[in-house]
Amino acid sequence: FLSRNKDLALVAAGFSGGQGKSGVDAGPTALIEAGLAIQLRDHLRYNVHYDDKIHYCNDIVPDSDPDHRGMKNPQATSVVTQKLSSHIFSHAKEGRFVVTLGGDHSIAIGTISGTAKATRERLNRDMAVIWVDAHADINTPETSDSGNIHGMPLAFLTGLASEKGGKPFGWLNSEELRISTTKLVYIGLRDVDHGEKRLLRENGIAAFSMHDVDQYGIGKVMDMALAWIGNDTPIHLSFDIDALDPMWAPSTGTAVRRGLTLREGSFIAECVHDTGSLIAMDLVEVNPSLEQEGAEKTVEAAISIVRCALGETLL
Ligand code: EXY
Ligand code: MN
Ligand code: MN
Ligand code: MN
Repeated sequence: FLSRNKDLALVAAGFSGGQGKSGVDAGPTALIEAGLAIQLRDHLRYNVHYDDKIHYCNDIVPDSDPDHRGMKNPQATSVVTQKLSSHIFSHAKEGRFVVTLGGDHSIAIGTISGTAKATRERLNRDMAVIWVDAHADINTPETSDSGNIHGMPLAFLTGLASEKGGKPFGWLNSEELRISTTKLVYIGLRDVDHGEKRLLRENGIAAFSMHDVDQYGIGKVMDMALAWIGNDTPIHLSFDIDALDPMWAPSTGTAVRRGLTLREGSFIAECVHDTGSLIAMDLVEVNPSLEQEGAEKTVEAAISIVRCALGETLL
């Protein structure tokens, strides 16, 4: 339904309030300055809609933003992700492929709710999410030790951490904005909190950890992940750069050793592209101000993941 679509919206979402380290707001600029938009136009021949603006920065932050259920910056994160959600929806409902550059991973609350709604309206289908990350990002406010919302997006998107209307994330109550736990697949996990392990188990969520990558190899893991999703299901890929080993992507806020190689990460992106069902992707958590000697390497890795997901071939 979209495999030959060449209309692409590029959205720069420099939000950092889902975690505590500054600098991840500069992730999109670093990727753009390294030539991402130009490469998508000139090498991969996309018709790129890009407004040349970094959106959703910390200018949105309200004067007072007290903790709520232990969450830090709840209002700011809610306002940013709600606006982002309608921005992404408006692109996706026109049938554009949407690439969102983060920013921290809390922005996925906005991107995924936006594409989920557009997919339902446009194709009358429920989409699947492939979440490539060292972390599961499915803490509820109650299971989270940190209170950082970038560790919680999937709890809100699946309804596991739902709130009543009027509360910061009450806007996510509408079913059309949500995804089902049965349509979520993880790849690359290696740092999952106790409460998160319980949520994965109790909800029967499909998860391929680094142990599985070692045991089966990335080829078999991708076969299994895509078989779980099934043919012809629209896919949103949410790629956290910390899924890669810090050897390839050191400049990120919550780096964890024993991760994917750059080749394995690229292979995941290539396989998802080859399904012909990819409708949107996020590339998040690039923080050029951390491990600065490695920033260029991290940016380069991020760009190659995006290029592979958009159809770059080796031959
Ligand atoms: N599980 C930890 C927490 O909830 O604070 C760490 C989360 C890191 C999230 C990064 C973006 O993937
Ligand atoms: Mn736009
Ligand atoms: Mn993440
Ligand atoms: Mn992560």
